[in-house]
Amino acid sequence: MDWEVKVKYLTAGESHGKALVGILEGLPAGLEISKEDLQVQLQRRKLGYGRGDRQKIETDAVEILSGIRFGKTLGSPISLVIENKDWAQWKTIMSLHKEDETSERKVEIPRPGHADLTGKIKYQFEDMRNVLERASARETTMRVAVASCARVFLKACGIDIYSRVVSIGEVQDATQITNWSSDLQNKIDCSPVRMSSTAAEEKSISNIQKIQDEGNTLGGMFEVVVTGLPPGLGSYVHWDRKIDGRLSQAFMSLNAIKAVEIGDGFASAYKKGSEVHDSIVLKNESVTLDSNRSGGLAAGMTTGQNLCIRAAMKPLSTLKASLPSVHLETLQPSLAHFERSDVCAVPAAAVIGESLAALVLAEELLIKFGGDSMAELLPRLHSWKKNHG
Ligand code: EPS
Repeated sequence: MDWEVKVKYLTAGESHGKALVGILEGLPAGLEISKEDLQVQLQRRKLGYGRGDRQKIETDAVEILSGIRFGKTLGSPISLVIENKDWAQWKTIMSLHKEDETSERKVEIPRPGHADLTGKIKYQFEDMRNVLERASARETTMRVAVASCARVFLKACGIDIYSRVVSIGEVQDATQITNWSSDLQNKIDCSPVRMSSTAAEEKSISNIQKIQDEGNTLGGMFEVVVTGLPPGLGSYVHWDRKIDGRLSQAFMSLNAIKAVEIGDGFASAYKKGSEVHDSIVLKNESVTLDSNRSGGLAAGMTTGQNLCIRAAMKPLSTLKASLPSVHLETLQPSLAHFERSDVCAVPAAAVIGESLAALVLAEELLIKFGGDSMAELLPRLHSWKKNHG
């Protein structure tokens, strides 16, 4: 690889372990960040109709351990920790010590669709709790915390990230939104399912309630939109520099995501070329595109238009009305293990999607404009935007 990766992060922590830990490397020095910037996003991730009781237990209060001094980044790794409040109930079961080994809450019947079975085979575990604890979407709490720092960086560069839920189960919110703003985002965030249409919201809520009563789960689709991007981030010259590939990988790494589309995505496969491509036109003496069917990306580069990504989330694989499985010790057909979970987590996934986009885009911005400090980077970005924006 002939280009240096600039932004790296690592998370650690089990769902019911003591804490979640994260390290983010690569943000320039001199960026103003407060704990509140992180807390706001963590709070948004906790919400949504259909979430389980875990969210009532956790505060997701983040502590910043390094990388920031007097409210500004130092250019050194930012390290974060979030305590799992639920750990108090799991101290023995999740103990680090050999002498505490117990078969209490041992998981022996894998859940169809979850990491349980394949994770057990891969790591040769007897107790599938060893898989479940790390495969849990609890990990995304720390991803959101880490990404909140990247978001602050993007914001300082004039880039904003928004999201909404566009479908839950069969209910679709067909509203078209082209004028994203923080006011609109706040309004959407006030919806318990983070939808824009009140009719779709009401139907979704009653559906989730019905599905919950049946002991089942529901998935859906969310949309992430990024505004203020300069053209020319990413590249077409190598497969691993194409920004659409990098964003798709990031989105597909989110628990339960089964498909990602950019712009018109899947629908474009059913259309003619003339119905898919954005015409190049002259407007106020500058060359521009007259539509944004491409979702803000062309050949792995940003076009300067809004970036639009949608992701499909499958229904969560922990069902109260358990699915058929096999008890791995007795080899008897049995109903899958059930453990507290969410009925629908699409509203939370949308916030996590924003975060994943932030991490990729922060890196792309640094690859293009470079610099160890904000003071070095911002003039380069502004001059590029002035000439090409
Ligand atoms: C989650 C925490 C988990 C789950 C959920 C998301 O906590 P617990 O297992 O204690 O209830 O509620 O995880 C999943 C849906 C999953 O499939 O792992 C969270 O904080 O987001």
